[in-house]
This record gives sequence, C-alpha cells and structure tokens, in this order.
Amino acid sequence: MSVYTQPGKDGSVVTFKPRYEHFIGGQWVAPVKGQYFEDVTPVTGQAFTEVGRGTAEDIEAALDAAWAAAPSWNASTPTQRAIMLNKIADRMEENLELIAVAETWDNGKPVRETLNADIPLAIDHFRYFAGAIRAQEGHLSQLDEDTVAYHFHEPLGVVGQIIPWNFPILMAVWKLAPALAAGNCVVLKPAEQTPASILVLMELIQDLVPDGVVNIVNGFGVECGKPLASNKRIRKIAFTGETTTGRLIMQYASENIIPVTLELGGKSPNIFFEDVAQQKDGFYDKALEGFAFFALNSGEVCTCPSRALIQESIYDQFLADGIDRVSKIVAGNPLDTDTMIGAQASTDQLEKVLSYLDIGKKEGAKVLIGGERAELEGDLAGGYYVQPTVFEGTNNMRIFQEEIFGPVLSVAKFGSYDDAISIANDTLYGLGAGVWARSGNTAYRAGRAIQSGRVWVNQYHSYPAHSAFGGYKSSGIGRENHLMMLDHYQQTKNMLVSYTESPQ
Ligand code: TXE
Repeated sequence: MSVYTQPGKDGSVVTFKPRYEHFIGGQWVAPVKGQYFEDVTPVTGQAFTEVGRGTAEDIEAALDAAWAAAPSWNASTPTQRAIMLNKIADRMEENLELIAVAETWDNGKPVRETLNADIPLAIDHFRYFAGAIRAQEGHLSQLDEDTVAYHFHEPLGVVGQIIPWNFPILMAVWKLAPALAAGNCVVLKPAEQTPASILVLMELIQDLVPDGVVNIVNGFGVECGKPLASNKRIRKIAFTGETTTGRLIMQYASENIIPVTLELGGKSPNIFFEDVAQQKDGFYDKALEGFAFFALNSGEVCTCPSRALIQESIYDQFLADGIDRVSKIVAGNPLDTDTMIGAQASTDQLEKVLSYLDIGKKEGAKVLIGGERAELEGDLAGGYYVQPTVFEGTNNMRIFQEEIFGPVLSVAKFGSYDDAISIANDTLYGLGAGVWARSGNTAYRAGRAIQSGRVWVNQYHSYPAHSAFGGYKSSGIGRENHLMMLDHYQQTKNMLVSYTESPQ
C-alpha cells in the first residue's frame, strides 16, 4: 500500500497552477471575456485551481488557429504524424504518476485505476494509431483495360471534439489519437467538471505538437460546447456524454451537414447462465468479479454492468457469493493505491446517484448491500462518496431502465435463455453487455442476440485500442477505437482516370 500526497501539499507528484487559460495556436491564451471558473476536486470537495470560461469568441479564436495550421498538418505524411504520436506516448509514459494523480484529483477515481488502466490505455491508444496510420492503404480498381478508379483517404480538415468527465484523459485521447493520425487539426472542449487534467497533459506535450494542431477551450455546455458543435468551420463533431445532449449535437450537425460520432448512455446487462456455478473454481471467482464490476470507476462508465441477470437455478447461491464479493470492495481515499472505489466526479453526480437510491427504495426494490452516502473522515469528509449498492428488483423499475452512472447494481432473475435475452434487450440503450457461461454455444448465441455494440464474454471492462467500441439504439452512432476509426476522420476522394488516348 502507498498513499500519494494530495496535490497542493509538499511532496505531491503533481503541481497544479492556480489558474489555467485556453490552449490556442500553441499558446496559453486568456479567455476573451476574462472569466474563469473553479475546478473542485471530488476527493475533498475543495476548489484547487481555476480555468478559463470559454465562450463563442474563444471557440472562433481556436478555429482560426486550427485552420491556420491545417494546410501544413493536413499535408503532413503518415510517418511524420506517427512519429509525433509515438513521442506523445513516450512523454506520457515518462510522466505516468504525475498524469495519473492529476486525473485522480480532478475526477475522484482511484489512483489504482488511473495508474494501471486510464493512462496506460491512453498511451497505448497513441501508439496504436501511430501504427494504424502507417499501415493504412488506399484502394485501386481497374474498371477496364484503360480506366482506373483510385480511392484516396484525405483528412477532413478541422474537427470539433466534446469530452465528458468520467474518463477525462482517456476520452480525450480516444478522440485525439485517430483525428491527429488521420491528419486533422482539432478544437477540443473538456467537461466543465474535469477541465484541469487535460491541460496538465497538454502542458507536458505541447512542445511535441505543431502550433494550432491541438487547441483546447474550456467552458460550459451551452456557452462553449454549442458554439463549437454548431460551428460552420468544423468538418466533423465527435461527442461523448448524455443521450439528450447527443440529440442536440446531432441537430447542430444537421444544419451544417457534417458527420457526428456519438457515444452516449447505457444500461448494460450482465448475464450469468446457470453453468457458471457448475463448480466453485477459478471461473466461478472470475464471474463473481464480473458481477462486482459495476463499482469500477464509481459506476461512472457508460458500459457499467448495471443490470445483473442471474438464472433462477443458481440465483440464491450466486447472489449471496456476489454480495460477499461486493462487501470486500475497498472504499476510501482515491490517492491510496489499495482503494478500489473513490468519489463521484461532482456534487451534481453525487446528488443524482443519491436520488436514484431513494427512487429504488420507493419503487420497492430491496437493498441487499449499501444504499447510502459513504461518510469518510478527515478532509475526505467533504468529498462525494457513495456506498457500492445492490438492489434486487424487476426490469420495469426505473433503477433498471435509467442510467444512474453510480456504483448501483440492479439484480433480477431469469428462467430460460429466451427470458434472459428478452430482459437484456428491454432497454433504450445498447452499448455494452456481459455474458457469462461455460458453454461456448450459449455464450456465442447470447452474444449475437444481445442488441449492443460491445458484448464481453466471460470477461468485462476491457478496452483494447483495436476493438471497435460504440452503441446500438440510443447509445450512439459510429464507433471509437479500432482501425475503422480512421474512416470516421477521413474523407474519401475517388478519381476515375482514363489512360486511353483514343475517343471513347
Ligand atoms: O452530460 P452532458 P452531464 C450521462 C450520465 C450523467 C449524465 C449527465 O448519466 O449522469 O449524462 O452528465 C457538453 N452543446 N453521461 O450533464 O451534459 C458538456 O459541457 C455542446 C454519460 O455532464 O452530456 C460536456 O463537455 N456541448 C456519458 C459534455 O457535453 C454540450 C459521460 C458532456 O456533458 C452541450 C457523461 C450543448 N448543448 C455523462 N451541453 C458517457 N456516455 O460516458 C453539454 N455539453
């Protein structure tokens, strides 16, 4: 066990500046209206820095810088871009602890996750797209002896990206790496709840990025996100956030006829078929771990396995063992490397989660464990902590249908395979799902039958760069990660060339 020193105290691996400005055209630039807002750490509930409060004027300045950089960056070679992405990855690796602690302080998630998952995954993402862009090839078809169709990949130009607060750095990198690899310049708006850690990262890598290629403007949704997403000078908008905001983003984009990528909400089923409990072996333990994964990142994951469906023949025993596993989740100081569940990212989110604990109780769901705000001691008493909570109920309840985005699991039983699939698909969403079965046949059939963009089989919560990620139904449009992501940031140019000199 080790505990990182809180930023702001002697000996911390990260020092936040008292104030951050926008990063535009390779410079730190004060907001045009001169306004700033406080960034609060959910670890203690105290403000620790302030950041520029961007408006349409700042977005225009960032777009000026991005378009000024575009001719040169759009024309750079895949090798040049790959070299830059690899250098960024190396720089991040050299500063892993600093970035991880900054992310934990801004978001409240345990440093055990930022050190071992968020930041290493972000580093790997840059490396993956460095390789992917160099390996990408165009297409050529010979239409007849003298006529050839060429298909070229071209950058879109300048793109807009809007980031949520649940994985501030990883979500930024999921969008930045493919956009930059494909040769685009970017204007990115972080979430107002977690504006600082991305700026700490930008400070670390700014000398590696040509001026104007990455621009970061902080601010609030309507005030700063809308002027970006609705701007006529972006060629694409990529967004991760709430489904209702996603609808707005699509409306803005429709005015300008630009493509959107939307990663939205989820209410992911996690199905445990009866053969899981055939023996109490390593596989059984792994399944119990999968059951408890709803608490990862304090439940603030769009693919949070927030609905556990357990086959009735194993229900009592598996649920009892699952609750025992949940009781062992180590809660507490996010800066302690032993902590498994930290704080919710903001007071709003804390209030939202607590309100769903009430809703669940009022709907008649039974609390099997947790069910309250977690009270911590010392300066953590002001932080935003919730007990990992398991409800037992039925799929028509609001706690089974609405995205809570907290460490709250709703459990129900099912009879047959068909029941499991029908309950799993009885949701507006379709982002993630888990299937646990020893029978490969059951696992395969269930995996194919569930309407969601990602199905984990006998595992959960892995996010490799080379696996496509995205939603069915109200969970979104388009995909992130994987080679196919390059297409989302490229235009296709077709040239039909006749090489004959005789009349046709
Ligand atoms: O999301 P918003 P919020 C879900 C989760 C959470 C709920 C609310 O259930 O409790 O959404 O979170 C920017 N034009 N998810 O309110 O508002 C905003 O500034 C342009 C799931 O924070 O969607 C921020 O940068 N931009 C999710 C980003 O959108 C706008 C992750 C996300 O904020 C805007 C986060 C507008 N009109 C929340 N309004 C996931 N899928 O992982 C807001 N923004």
